[in-house]
Amino acid sequence: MSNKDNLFATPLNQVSDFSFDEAVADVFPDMISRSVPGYQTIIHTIGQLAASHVQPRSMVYDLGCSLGAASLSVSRSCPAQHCQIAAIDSSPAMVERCKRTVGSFQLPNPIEVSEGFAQTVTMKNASMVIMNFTLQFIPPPERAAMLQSIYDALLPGGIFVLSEKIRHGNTAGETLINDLHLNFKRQNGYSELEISQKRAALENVMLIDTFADHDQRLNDAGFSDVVMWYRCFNFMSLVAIK
Ligand code: GEK
Repeated sequence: MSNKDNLFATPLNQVSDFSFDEAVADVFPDMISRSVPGYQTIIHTIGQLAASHVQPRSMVYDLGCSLGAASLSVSRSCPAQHCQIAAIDSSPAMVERCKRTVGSFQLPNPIEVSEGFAQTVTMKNASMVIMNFTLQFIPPPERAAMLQSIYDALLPGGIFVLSEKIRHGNTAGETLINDLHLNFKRQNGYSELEISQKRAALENVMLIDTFADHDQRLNDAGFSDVVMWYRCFNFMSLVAIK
């Protein structure tokens, strides 16, 4: 069982920028499932996409793996000894816990967990690359090069799964979609104080794009087809096919 996220439940004198530290890693499963609509569906579907698209003797990269949920889903969904999974995260607290979790299971396909920045990982022979809510934390000027390195590392027919929170782009629609998400958080037990302090903490750290921005950037990197397979409120998941 995951610890309950109450990191923003008491008034803070000053809200610091959000960071994936020990305190966040300790409550992460609870935090993400109460904040991201459909998180479990997305993790499950990443496994289904792996079963249909991961090629024998190829690599799968999970960039910004946190505690390894997507990597575990891939490992368990592919035939035994089918692929190798590299799970990478820049947060030492996440990596330490992810290694412990992954090491506690007998897995059909190995997962190697390492600490590093997604932007500097050397990737090759990949049939699947996953960024499940990670690109939004990468500095915007570095995003195009990140996608280019993913495209270049993918084998023909390989897929890139990109999940992100998105902006709508105009004010009326933005308010509507944000309100639906705020209600989702309230219904999951977050107070107004928690919601507003977390929003302040993420303001300079999580910089989100519109669907059109993502689509354009993926096309510019060379992806021939971009499929939005999931959307709920301001959260979406895409599969870009090489
Ligand atoms: C999941 N994918 O459960 N390089 C590598 N990792 C990074 C970087 C970077 N430059 N910047 C941030 N991170 C996971 C959930 S969480 C999403 C991903 C969220 C890491 C960061 O340390 C954190 O673990 C993760 O990206 C984002 O399927 O919390 O909204």
